[in-house]
Amino acid sequence: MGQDPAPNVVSNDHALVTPGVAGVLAGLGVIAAIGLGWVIGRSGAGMAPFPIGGIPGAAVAMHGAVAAPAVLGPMSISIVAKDIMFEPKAVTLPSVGPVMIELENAGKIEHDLVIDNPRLHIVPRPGARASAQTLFEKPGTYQFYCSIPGHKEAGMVGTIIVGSGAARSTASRPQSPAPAPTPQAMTHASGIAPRIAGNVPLAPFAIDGKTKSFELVAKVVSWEVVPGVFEEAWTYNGTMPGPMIRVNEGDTVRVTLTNRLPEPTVVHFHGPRLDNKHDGVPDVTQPVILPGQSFTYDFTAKPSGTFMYHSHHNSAVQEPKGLMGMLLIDPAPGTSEALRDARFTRDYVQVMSEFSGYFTINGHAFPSTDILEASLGDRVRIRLVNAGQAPHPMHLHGYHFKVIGTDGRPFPETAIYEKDTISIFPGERYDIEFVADNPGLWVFHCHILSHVTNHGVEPGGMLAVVKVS
Ligand SMILES: [Cu+2]
Repeated sequence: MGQDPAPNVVSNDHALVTPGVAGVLAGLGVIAAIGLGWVIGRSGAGMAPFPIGGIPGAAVAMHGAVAAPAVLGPMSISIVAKDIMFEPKAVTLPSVGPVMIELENAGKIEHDLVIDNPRLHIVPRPGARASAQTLFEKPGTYQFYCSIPGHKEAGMVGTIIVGSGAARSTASRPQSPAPAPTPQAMTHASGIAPRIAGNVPLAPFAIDGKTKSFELVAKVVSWEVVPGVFEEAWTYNGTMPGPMIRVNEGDTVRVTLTNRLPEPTVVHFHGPRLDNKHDGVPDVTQPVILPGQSFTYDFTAKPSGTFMYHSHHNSAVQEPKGLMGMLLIDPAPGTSEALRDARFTRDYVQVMSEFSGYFTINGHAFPSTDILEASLGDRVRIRLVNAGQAPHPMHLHGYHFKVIGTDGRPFPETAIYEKDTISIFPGERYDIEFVADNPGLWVFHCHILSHVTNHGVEPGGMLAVVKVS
């Protein structure tokens, strides 16, 4: 069997609160005040506290005046997912406000519960429960569904009817951007390790002489882009970027892609020399791979260098959702590139892309971006890759770096040049190097400054820290 090292990111039993909700709740100082009778957050905000009647698990009856603000103790809902339905299929809430939704997966297969707006995603394992809180700010009818491919179509949908305007559909409401989840106190230097990393080297599932066989599975997961913020990602093997395929120049590379997406796909290996039939272009070199089907690509790995792979079907949608990854071909022993590569004591890959309104490096926005560590004297290579749709001028503080190659090809010695900012366009790669001779914490970031924000809040986005110690 093939490699599938990173299962769904959020298959835990703990609550997952989506970014918007977390931000709103944190910002409003919401306190789960049910049973206390008073809402402390309201009085803390300079408003007169008012009583709410409610017990855990019961609907909150707002009373008193005027469109009560929608932010007091949470109501709660319990929903059971079975094979293949939700029970109950319809839930009515008396008013707008925060709601704790618990999903029990009583089935034997994967289910989740998704609401698009306000965004909510709950993923209990089979036999387990999970819950998350959301905020219904307006009366209306909200649809929930299971996002496992095929389940919604099979009838795993339901509705939550909120407040008086229950007949109004929410589907046509404009999507408002999620509030910034990043704490204002975050500094430019303090990163937070992401729970799951992309670019993890993929072990071949079979090696036969110089033939290395890999398995990619295209599938939908919930991906933590910054701490606590989960967004739907379309991935290879559950990570964004997908796993790193790393081979030696001259190897025969065999990659089987299995499609577990809700729509067709193909994969294109971007940069290396390929036989035309395995170029991965639908209806030009191959038919699309339908959901549930597989296709095997093979090619001889050449030349050496920094390459990538990505979806080439419905690619304006599929690639930004996460269907991209790295292909590194190490140079054959004895070549000048092999001698050059042997000098590097650190070798990093930074894949820029835009995902779900975030500007990401290796699938994460700051503070979840990588910390690039180096010891004094290290010779550091950074392979810059633009798998996104916008140009990114990447600027390194504290250093000039040498630009030693691009798009998988090395520059001749006489063409190497020095920069502190290099612009990289979609599809391009640049290999840069520097000797870590200036200690400290140096930021490395896109200089289009809206790209170092998370929904407008700085610092965020395409900002990594180079730590030289
Ligand atoms: Cu940028």
